[in-house]
Amino acid sequence: MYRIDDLIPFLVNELFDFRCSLCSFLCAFVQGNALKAMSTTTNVSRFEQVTMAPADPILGVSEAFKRDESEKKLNLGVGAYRTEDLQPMVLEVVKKAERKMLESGENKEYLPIEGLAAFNKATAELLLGADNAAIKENRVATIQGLSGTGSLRLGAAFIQRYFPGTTVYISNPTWGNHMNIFNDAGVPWKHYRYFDPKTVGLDFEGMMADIENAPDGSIMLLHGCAHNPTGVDPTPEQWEKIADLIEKKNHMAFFDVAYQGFASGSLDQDASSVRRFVERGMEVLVAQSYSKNLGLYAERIGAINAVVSSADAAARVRSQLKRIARPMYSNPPCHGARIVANVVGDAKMFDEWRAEMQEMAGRIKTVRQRLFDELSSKDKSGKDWSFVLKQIGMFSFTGLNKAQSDNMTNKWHIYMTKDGRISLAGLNLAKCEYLADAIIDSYYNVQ
Ligand code: KET
Repeated sequence: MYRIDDLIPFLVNELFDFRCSLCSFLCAFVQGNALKAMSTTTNVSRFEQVTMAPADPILGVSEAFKRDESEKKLNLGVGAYRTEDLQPMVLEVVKKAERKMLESGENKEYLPIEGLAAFNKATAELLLGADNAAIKENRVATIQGLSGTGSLRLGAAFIQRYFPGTTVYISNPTWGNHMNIFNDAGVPWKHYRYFDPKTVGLDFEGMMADIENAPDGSIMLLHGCAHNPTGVDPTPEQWEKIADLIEKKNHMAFFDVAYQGFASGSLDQDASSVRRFVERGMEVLVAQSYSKNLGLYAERIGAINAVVSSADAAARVRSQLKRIARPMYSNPPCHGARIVANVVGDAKMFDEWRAEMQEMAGRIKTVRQRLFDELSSKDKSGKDWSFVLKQIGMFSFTGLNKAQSDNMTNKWHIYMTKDGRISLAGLNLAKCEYLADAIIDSYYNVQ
C-alpha cells in the first residue's frame, strides 16, 4: 500500500519529466520547421540567427587586458591571486602533492559519478570540522563538482527538480555569475538587500526585512565569507540573527563558499557561518571551491554538500545528485581532487598549505593598507577611505560607477569590473600609488 504522501515526490518528478519532454518536443517542432523553411528558401547558414553574445563581465575583462599593449596595464578584474611580481602562483604544497601523485603512478580511470571518495571526505571535513555531528551521523551528501561554479549549478539543478517553483533569494549585489547559474537551471530568483552605499557597509535591516518578507520555505543564497563583490560580511551576532530568521521562516540556506581561508587566513573561522547553521540542526546546501584557497583555478575542483536531517535522506539526495551529474558531464576530473585529498589528508602538508594561505591573505592585507595610505595622503578633500581597510577578502568595492570604471580602463589601463570592484589579489605594492592616482582622478573628474 502506498500513502499519498509517499507518492507526491514521485508524481512531481513524473510531471516534471513529462512537462520537459512536451516542451522540448514543441520547441524542437517549431524550431525545426522554421529552420527547414529558412534552409529551403534561402541559401544562408542555419546559424545566421545566432546573435553575438556580450563579453563576460568578469572573464571578458581578462580578454580585454590581454589585448592592451600599454606597459602601464594592470589587471584587477578577475579574482585570481598574483605574486608581488604580478605573476600567477602555484602553491609549493600543490607542487609537492603533484610530485607525490606522479611517484605513486596513479592511473587515469574514470572516477565514480560522485567523484573521488577521499576528496569528498576531506572536503566535507574541511567545511564542517572533522568531528562534526552531521558527518559522524552520515547526514552529509557530498558530490565532487566542477569547482564552485559547477557545484552551484548542480545545486541549482537539484532545486529545479526537487523544489520546483521555489524562489532563490540572492544578495544585491552579488557575484555576476550567480544569476546566470539559476537562470540557466530554470530556477526563479529575486534579490535581497545587502549593501548600503551610504555607509559602505551591510544593509542589515534591509536584508532582514527581505528575508522576513520572502514566502516561507524560500532558499537564501549566502556567501559563506568574504562577500563578492562588496567584501562586507555580517558580524557573528548578525549571522546568529540571520539563522534565527531563516529557521523561523522555514527557509533553507544555500551557502557559496569560494573563499574559505582567504577572508581571515583561518579555514575554521571562515567556515563559522556554515557551521553555525549546521550546529543548530538546520538543513543547508553548500557549494565549495578550491580555485582561490589552493590556487587550483584551472583544475575545476569543488563540491556540493547537502547537510540534511537523516542518513537516509542523505543517501537519497546523493543518489539524485549523481543522477543530475551523469548526463551533464558523466563524472568529474581526478587531478585536482587528488591534490586536495593529499594536502588535506596529510598533517604536514595541511600545515604547509595553511602557512601559504596565510601568506597570500597577508599580502592582500598589505596592499590594502598601502592603497588606503596612498588614497588618504593624496586626497586632500577629507573623504573617508577607511572602507578599503574594513572590506575583507580578495576585493575592494570602490564605489566607482560605470563611467568612472571606464575611465580607469580607458585612461589609466587599469582593468576592473564595471560594478567598481577591484581585485587586490592582482595588485602589488609598487602599483599602489598609480592605482590611487587613477581612483582619485576617476572619482573626482568623471561623473
Ligand atoms: N562563487 C563566488 C562568490 C565567486 O566569486 C566565484 C569566482 C565562484 C563562486 C566560482 O569560482 P570557481 O572557479 O568556479 O570555483 N569568482 C571569480 C572568478 C569568476 O568570475 O569566475 C571572480 O569573481 O573574479
